[in-house]
Amino acid sequence: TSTLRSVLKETIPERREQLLKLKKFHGQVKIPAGDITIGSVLGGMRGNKSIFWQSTTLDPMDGIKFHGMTIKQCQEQLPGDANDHQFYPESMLWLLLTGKVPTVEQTNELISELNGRAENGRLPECTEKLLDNLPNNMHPMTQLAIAVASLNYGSQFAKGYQAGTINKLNYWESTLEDSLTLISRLPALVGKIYSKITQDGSPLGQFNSSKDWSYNICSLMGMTAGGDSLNNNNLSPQQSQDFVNLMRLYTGIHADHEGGNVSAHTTHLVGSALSDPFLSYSSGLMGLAGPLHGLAAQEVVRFLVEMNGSIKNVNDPKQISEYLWSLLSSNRVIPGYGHAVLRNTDPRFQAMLEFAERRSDEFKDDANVQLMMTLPKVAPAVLKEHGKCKNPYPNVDSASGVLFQHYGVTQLLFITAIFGCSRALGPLSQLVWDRIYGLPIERPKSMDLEALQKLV
Ligand code: FAM
Repeated sequence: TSTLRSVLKETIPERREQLLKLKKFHGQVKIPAGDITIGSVLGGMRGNKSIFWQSTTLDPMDGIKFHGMTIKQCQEQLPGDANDHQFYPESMLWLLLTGKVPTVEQTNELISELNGRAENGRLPECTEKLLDNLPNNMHPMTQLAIAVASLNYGSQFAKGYQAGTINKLNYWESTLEDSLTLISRLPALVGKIYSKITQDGSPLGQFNSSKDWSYNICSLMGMTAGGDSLNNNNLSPQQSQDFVNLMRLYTGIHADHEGGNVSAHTTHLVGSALSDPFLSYSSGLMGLAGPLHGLAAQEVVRFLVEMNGSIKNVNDPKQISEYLWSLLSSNRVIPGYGHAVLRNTDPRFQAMLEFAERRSDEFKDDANVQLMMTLPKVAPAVLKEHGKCKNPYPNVDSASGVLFQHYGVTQLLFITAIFGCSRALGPLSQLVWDRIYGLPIERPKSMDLEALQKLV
């Protein structure tokens, strides 16, 4: 990472000085809006601006921006697969870490760096054994969180901290080392877990050191074409290429969603206790495993399959609308719709939809994908009339599951584990910056019912 480190080192002094000045001279300045109210203390802290997060911001109407860049701009400017306008997750990682668009050479350098750390897709012996000893049908997210936590056995940060050999100003360097190691291990981890839940844990594909991170996620899941796949995945060469690009798209756009979502905030919070990146991100994964967060993608597939089985004509808005009403009246949510911050269609959903629209021939006979594409024309009106949710539009999870399923990833439980690969990129980049800035341990004040009652 010589270039990555030197680019970071060039940026650090100025950034550190800016933060120090803010803290020292303007610490008393009030943040406009986001006042803390009884409603917010009891209501999941919505709107309270209280987390420092640099790499992404979430606008309620425009959605996610990566250092100010929209998904479209990332697709235009970040190096990747030119044939599909699809950037490599490594170029996204570079952007998240440095705030700058990498050159093709810098992206390739980061690809080599991660591949070098991946040890040809071999996991450390203790992690491999640990996974072998977990039941094959244990939820993939539980397996992933356990495996990621076990990687802390080799943490450079934890070792250096224990030995007292690292200066506080340099904590970020071993945090970066650990973060890159963690990210590089994820393809092998999810490949192994995918094999455990689909067969017996033996390798499904081979690591390819000349390819990018997303390709290797696909390859170790046995989903690529040619020599890298060890099982018969029934995909044509074009389909496996499309699957790799779907993975690049998915992992690129799920990388980060500012700091307040459960997985990002948990990583940041646990990291603030100076827990190493493996432990911090393992905690983030446990939050991602909740049905209101990352697990929603799995719920969406179940919901679309059920709806397909229940209604006669999936192109009839009336029948779809009736089905949605039956769901709502039994107090169930419409999965893949609504958001805590967004108040518009999620541009990440839009990007996945465009992926499907560009391949209309491929998807024309897939009833679940067709329903996913029709639903945004019906569900928002139903949710508006229902009148409860603040955002009646599709979120990212609406599309991803059925697209993965189309190519043969039929183990719905596994979809959140792919999310877990992607989400590592943002929160771990932020963790490096948390160490650069020397942010303190998080310790907000809690209040009991009596203290709140006294206020009114
Ligand atoms: N269907 C039915 N009701 C919904 C709804 C939906 N899709 N979304 C929100 N509501 C209800 C919600 O349950 C709440 O009802 P109560 O007052 O009875 O508790 C009311 O509308 C107000 O909720 P809100 O303020 O609009 O949303 P929240 O900020 O509380 O919650 C979500 C946000 C995402 C948890 C919520 O919209 C939801 O449950 N959506 C379905 C699950 C889902 O798609 N999650 C994925 C989110 C995704 F972006 C991610 O994190 N991966």
